[in-house]
Amino acid sequence: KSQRPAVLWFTGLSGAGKSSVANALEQALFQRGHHSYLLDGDNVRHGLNRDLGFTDEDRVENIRRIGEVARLMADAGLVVLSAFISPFRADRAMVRELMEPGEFVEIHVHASLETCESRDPKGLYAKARAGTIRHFTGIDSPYEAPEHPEVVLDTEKHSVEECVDLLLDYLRGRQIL
Ligand code: GGZ
Repeated sequence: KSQRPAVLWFTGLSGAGKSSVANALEQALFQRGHHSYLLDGDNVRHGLNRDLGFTDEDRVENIRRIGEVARLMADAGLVVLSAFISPFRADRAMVRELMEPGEFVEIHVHASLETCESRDPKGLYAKARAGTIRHFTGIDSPYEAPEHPEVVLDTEKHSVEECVDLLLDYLRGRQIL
């Protein structure tokens, strides 16, 4: 199935739904015969970036390396999905600059901190509040929301399936799919 290379850059708080939406979109793309690859904590932070933690410095390097890998994969013609908090605007702008014009799609996966904290699927917010985990995004480390993302997904209002449909429509509209 024909496609244009693209980098779908999901950004948002822990618990906002980045991984859920990105995984479901990847499945939908596969079912439609598109070639995509999902970069996420499971395949990057445990491998290429296993030397990095969560200080500001390490997050900057985390995103820089992921951006370079996404660049290579886009060069190979893939639709790349990236699902990391990527909390800093400057780093997301730097990754955008690595790509061809129109290739980078910034997707803000949004839910309020209150909502993310109440979901707390791994109990990490509770640990951050207790001070057991330090530098936790939204608690004692900043999250800089995108100012002009290509897409905003409000996961308080929309299901994962609705978000996937919205993205598929968007990607068709942009003639990526
Ligand atoms: C934020 C942390 C932290 C701290 C561990 N702050 O919800 P999760 O568990 O599965 O996803 C979070 C993930 C964030 O890693 P990223 O590579 O996406 O972050 S960044 O883009 O900022 O480099 C969370 C877990 O790792 N986690 N400690 N202190 N999230």
